[in-house]
Amino acid sequence: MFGGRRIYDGVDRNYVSLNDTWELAPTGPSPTITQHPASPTVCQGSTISLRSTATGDGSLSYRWRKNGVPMTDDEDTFGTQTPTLAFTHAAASDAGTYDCLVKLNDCTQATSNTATLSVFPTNTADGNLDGHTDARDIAVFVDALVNFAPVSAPLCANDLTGEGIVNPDDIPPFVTRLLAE
Ligand SMILES: [Ca+2]
Ligand SMILES: [Ca+2]
Repeated sequence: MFGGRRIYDGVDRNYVSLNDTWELAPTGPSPTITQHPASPTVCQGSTISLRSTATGDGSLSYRWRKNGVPMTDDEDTFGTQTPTLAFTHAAASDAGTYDCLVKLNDCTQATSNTATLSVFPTNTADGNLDGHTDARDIAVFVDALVNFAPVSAPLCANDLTGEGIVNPDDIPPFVTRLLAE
């Protein structure tokens, strides 16, 4: 790996200089991505995870990237260097595109498909998204309560207790909000 050929003084000779830097080119098979992350849509405050797995003959390492930038764990984000990236309380700032870079034997690499995480705001009680909480929001609230699916901006607006779902616990705060407007 060290050395090279260069025409020098008109002669083709083996040549190496102390000033040269040399890099070992990746060789061997790349890891194979066996599971790509899904693109989840969640309410703010939800617990959510993205998963990507790979196989390869040797040691695999994982590194999740957000919007192309390598991630590190923080108080609400775990597993940035494992197959499962988890958010304990999804925040609006977590919305973005994610992929997982997998390296085999710290040499060859493969990248998962890009996943998109969408996070809708909660606790507005403005289910019809017109900027006000009033009687026109009651129907959307009831629908969110009864059919908690699919996750959407109107549904998430009606989670008033901050755990990412709409359930009977959200009724009293909804009524309070309605009466206060
Ligand atoms: Ca409204
Ligand atoms: Ca709730």
